[in-house]
Amino acid sequence: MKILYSPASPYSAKVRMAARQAGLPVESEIVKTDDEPALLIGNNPLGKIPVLLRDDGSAVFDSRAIMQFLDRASGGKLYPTDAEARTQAEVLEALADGITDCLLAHVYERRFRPEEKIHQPWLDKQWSKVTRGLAHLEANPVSFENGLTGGHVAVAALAGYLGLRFAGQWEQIWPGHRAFLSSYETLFPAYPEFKSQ
Ligand SMILES: N[C@@H](CCC(=O)N[C@@H](CS)C(=O)NCC(=O)O)C(=O)O
Repeated sequence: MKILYSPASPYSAKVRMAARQAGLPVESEIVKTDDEPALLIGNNPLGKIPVLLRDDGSAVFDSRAIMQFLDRASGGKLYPTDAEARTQAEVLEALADGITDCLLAHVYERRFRPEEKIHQPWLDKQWSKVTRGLAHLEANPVSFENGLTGGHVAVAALAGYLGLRFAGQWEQIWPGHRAFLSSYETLFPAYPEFKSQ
């Protein structure tokens, strides 16, 4: 299997870490989404990464579907079997991905619009979701009691992207990120190799 990704992409970091955590042999290939290469568009009409190419050539996207696929393929190494614990892991992932969505919207507004068309109220709205989400993580510290789940992996991917693109703007809203990352790296020592860069 192969994952199409880019080194900066937080959702790609999430699924690549998850594949490693699940113990599945998965190769990775860098694609540039802006160039819309045939390999990407032919496998995901949305032109987004990550995309997982299975051994039979068929594609799985988006990152949430890939996580669930990797979990099934590994016999349940990414999400708890207990129903309530699984729901909590999936909600944590949804929160981390949702904050990441807002960060991406923020970055794309500034990257793809001409300067005079950048809409500050839109940036502010996205940022307010980010700060509320991070404040929620601060008020509800993530527990590692039941081992590493896809939820933890998504939060680690979010933290990596915050560090890459928003350095100095978020750390005080979620000071608990240090304790989170320290626990995460204990369970997943390869984090520096996989986080957005
Ligand atoms: N919901 C999707 C989001 C994927 C996404 O937005 N990926 C970004 C890179 S991090 C991308 O491909 N951007 C290029 C584009 O939107 O054209 C997922 O979870 O995989």
